Amino acid sequence: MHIKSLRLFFGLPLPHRQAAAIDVWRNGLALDGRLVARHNLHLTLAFLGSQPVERLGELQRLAGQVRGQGFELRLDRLEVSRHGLVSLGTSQPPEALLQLAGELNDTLRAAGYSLEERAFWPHLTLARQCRKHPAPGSPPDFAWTAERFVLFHSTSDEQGTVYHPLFHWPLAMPHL
Ligand code: 2AM
Repeated sequence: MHIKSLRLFFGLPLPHRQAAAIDVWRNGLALDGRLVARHNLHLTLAFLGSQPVERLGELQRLAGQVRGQGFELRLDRLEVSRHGLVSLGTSQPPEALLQLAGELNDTLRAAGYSLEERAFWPHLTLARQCRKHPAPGSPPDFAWTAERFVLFHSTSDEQGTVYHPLFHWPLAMPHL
């Protein structure tokens, strides 16, 4: 089969340790919806949807123009939103995160990509289509240093969904 288009998004990956810790903590919530697989946990920066494979070179070039700074990301809020989406959020979004998402989205829009019009909502989806409220438990408090952002390719088949990292770009760490 010849692949002509790819479902793509830019996001922040999670270090394995944090993904494992979040997964263990998530078990305590007894969520009844569709859990995001541990290896797929991430935070979306810009969602591109289905794109012709020929655009990959241009996307690499555009992402390379974005000059992001590294930052500590602290996820300390459990959020339950429309359609039973349960996610982790942050009470204090770092300025560098907002700038990175803003610059990335602006750069892509200026190149003609149509993106979500809603304001950027930093969140890490834990589960979708939950009908019951999460069980009360210990409040979340997960933190790590974001050092790079990634272009992910999303594939789905009967085995499930996988977000494959295609390319990554470092974030500047001037304070280290
Ligand atoms: P979600 O977790 O809030 O569902 C891969 O599907 C990633 O892209 C997920 O993080 C998902 O966000 C996000 N995504 C999917 N469709 C989107 C859309 N129309 N606009 C913005 N983000 C989207």
